[in-house]
Amino acid sequence: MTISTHRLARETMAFVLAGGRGSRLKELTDIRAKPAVYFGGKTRIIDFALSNAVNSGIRRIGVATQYKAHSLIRHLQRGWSFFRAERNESLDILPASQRVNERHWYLGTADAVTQNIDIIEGYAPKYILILAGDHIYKQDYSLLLKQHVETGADVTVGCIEVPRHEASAFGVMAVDDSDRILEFVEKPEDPPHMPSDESQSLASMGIYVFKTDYLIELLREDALSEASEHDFGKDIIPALVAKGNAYAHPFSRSCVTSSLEQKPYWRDVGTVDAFWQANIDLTDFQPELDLYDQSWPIWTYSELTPPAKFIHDEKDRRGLAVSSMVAGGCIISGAQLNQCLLHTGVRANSYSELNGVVALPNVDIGRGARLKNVVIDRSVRIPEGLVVGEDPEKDAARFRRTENGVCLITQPMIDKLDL
Ligand code: ADQ
Ligand code: ADP
Repeated sequence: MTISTHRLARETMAFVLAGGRGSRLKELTDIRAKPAVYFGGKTRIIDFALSNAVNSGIRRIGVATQYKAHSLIRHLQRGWSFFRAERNESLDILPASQRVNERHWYLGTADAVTQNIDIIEGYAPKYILILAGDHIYKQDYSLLLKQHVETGADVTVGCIEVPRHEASAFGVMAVDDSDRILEFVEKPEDPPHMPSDESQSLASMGIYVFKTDYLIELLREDALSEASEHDFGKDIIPALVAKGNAYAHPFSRSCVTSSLEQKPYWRDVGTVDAFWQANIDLTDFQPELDLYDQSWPIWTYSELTPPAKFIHDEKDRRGLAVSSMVAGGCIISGAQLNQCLLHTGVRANSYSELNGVVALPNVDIGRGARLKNVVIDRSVRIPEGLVVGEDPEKDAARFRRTENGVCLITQPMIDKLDL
């Protein structure tokens, strides 16, 4: 008998964990959770996991929110409200709301699911796909579900090879030839390496598939354990690996690329450097992440705006952008842009020069500003003549300057400037 991936997807509920802060993004997550952070010109980080679910054929989704959830919830309400109960579709926003008892919010990631068991049972999906709402990638989850059913695993964990020196940030595993997980360590100081390559480790993507009944049984047991932190990576997955029936699913088997030459693309844009780089990479001649592939669209809420406009200013200075992405509603007036990514509604005024600028929506760049390698938070007003990216010490004193020399600029930082 062949297994229909279409059917599996329709029997699955995706449970998206979107409650974490993402503190390494610094001030970018002061007012919003990481999944709500804008990425790529039109979308937010969570749109990737949600779009993957929908494009894979999954029509039941729950999103667990906790930290600074307002921006995220508003985005979901505006952009993700097309699910129809009469077609057996649903998208539930599940804020930590002390539903199980009044003592605590969501403790760990597993507890975020435990506290919603009654909602999951109400929909009675056969499978649960746990996703993190904070990675940028395109993946066909139906292939992951198929592997899970074919192997009869207790859990199937999505995994990807990462450089070993970065692996301490992840759950790291060792697998045998049949992809059975032999060992799993959460955020190890000294990560095990791949048998074939000492410089690489096999990391968990924080993606897990379970049969629903089995997961609920595990979660009820875990809820009673005083020693547990009620977290998938720390508690649930290591315990299942010890039982011997946990399998890994390599990302390369189900990643979605638009050509055979394209490499699998997965990024945890969890630091200001990684966030800046992944956005700027999109301006490359042939970026590794293809946002133009209409067969795997990334859905989002998008404001209605007029097209981006490029104009000569009153002194006939040309407004132009080279190797850049400029969203709707932007006006580039006598400003010159190179390798920039501007979200909706950004204004760049005369004599400004922008290089490697990632600007979130509605940023206003004053006349004559010279900015190099910066991330500018939403609605920031860059004062006339501000120069960033030429004097590291001065930049570090005024803005959030990273190891790689990228500056994050927020409005409170601008308000403190002595101009
Ligand atoms: P971490 O990246 O440290 O490790 P974690 O902080 O557990 O991830 O967050 C995972 C997801 O859950 C994020 O999307 C976050 O927003 C959300 N989240 C965190 N706490 C939550 C809570 N209390 N309620 C609801 N949502 C919450 C995990 C795994 C590793 C794996 C990496 C891959 O533990 O094994 O390698 O993800 O990034
Ligand atoms: P959006 O408003 O489109 O959701 P953001 O992701 O920039 O865009 O989110 C801004 C978030 O900050 C909103 O949730 C808003 O309610 C919140 N916010 C705005 N002003 C303040 C403030 N002074 N203090 C705390 N939160 C704020």
